Amino acid sequence: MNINWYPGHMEKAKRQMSEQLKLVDIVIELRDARMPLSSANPMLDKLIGTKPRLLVLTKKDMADPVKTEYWLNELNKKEPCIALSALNDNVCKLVVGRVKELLKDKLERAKRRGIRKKVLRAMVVGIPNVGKSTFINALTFSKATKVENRPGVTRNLQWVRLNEDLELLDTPGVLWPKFDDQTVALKLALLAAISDHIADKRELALFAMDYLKKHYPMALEKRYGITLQDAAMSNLEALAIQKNWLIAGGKPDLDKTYDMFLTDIRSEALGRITWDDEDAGKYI
Ligand SMILES: Nc1nc2c(ncn2[C@@H]2O[C@H](COP(=O)(O)OP(=O)(O)OP(=O)(O)O)[C@@H](O)[C@H]2O)c(=O)[nH]1
Ligand SMILES: [Mg+2]
Repeated sequence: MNINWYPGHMEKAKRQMSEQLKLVDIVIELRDARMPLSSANPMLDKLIGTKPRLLVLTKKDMADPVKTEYWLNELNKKEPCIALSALNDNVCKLVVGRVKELLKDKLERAKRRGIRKKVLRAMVVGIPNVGKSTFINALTFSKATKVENRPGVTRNLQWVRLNEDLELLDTPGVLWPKFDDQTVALKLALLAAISDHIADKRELALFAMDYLKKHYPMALEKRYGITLQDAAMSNLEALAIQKNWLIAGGKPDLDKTYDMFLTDIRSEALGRITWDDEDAGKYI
C-alpha cells in the first residue's frame, strides 16, 4: 500500500504561509523528538529559505533520552536546535532567550535606527499533530489556540501575542505531496501525523513490531510478557492469544490486537521510544 496525504487545506496553508513569511523575523520549525528526521518536511525547508530558523524537537518526554541527545548533537551541527516537552518544561524560558539571541543583530540595528521596542514575529511551522498549537499556548501561558490529539486540527493562520516583544503565528500542519520513502510515511502514520483512515493498520503494526523487536525488545517483553519470535506476525498473534482475544474458529482477533498495539505506541505504554535510529543519520 502506498501512503500519501496531501489534502487541499495543506496546499492552501502553504500558500498563506509563504505570503506571511515576509512579515516574520524567524521561523520556529517543530519536529517530533521521536522522529527528528522523518518529521522534517522538505517542502518547508524550501519555503523557509534563508530566514533565521530555530529547530525545536517537541514531545521530548515521550522520546528515548539517549537518542534525543544523539540527534540534538547531530542537528546542532547544521542549525540551532533544542528539545523540549511542552507539557513539562517552561517553554517561554527555553525559547524566548534563544530567539532573541538568534535575532541579536536585527535587534541592535533597530535600536541604532532609534526604534525603541521592536516586536519580534515568529512563525511556528511543522507537520500535523507535532504540537505547534500546544507549543504556542505553553509559550504564551494561554489557551489561545485549539489543541487535539489528531492531525489536521488547526485550519487557519492565527497570531498569538506573548507581550510587546514577541508575537507567534500558529499555522496548520503541512505534509508534502509525495513520500519518496515509504518508511518515512509509515513512521508519520504510526505517530499520528497522518490521518488514520489513510494507512493500513496491519501494515503499521507489522512495521512497528519489526522495529521494536530490533531496537527495543525489552520494552515489548516487559509490556506484554511474551517470548519474542522472528516473524512480526507471530508476535502479534501471540499478543492476541495471551489476551485471549479470539474470533470464530479460535483464531486470534488481529484487528483488535492492531488497535491495542497502535494505541500503546502512541501513548507511553511501551516506554520512551525513538523511531529514527542512528542509521538514518547518514541522510543529514
Ligand atoms: N507528551 C507530549 N504531548 C504533547 C507535547 N506537545 C504537544 N503534545 C500533544 O500532541 C497533541 C497534538 O498537539 P497540537 O498542539 O494540537 O498539535 P498541532 O501541531 O497544532 O496539530 P495540527 O494543528 O493538527 O497540525 C496533543 O494531544 C498535545 O497534548 C509534548 O511536548 N509532550
Ligand atoms: Mg494546531
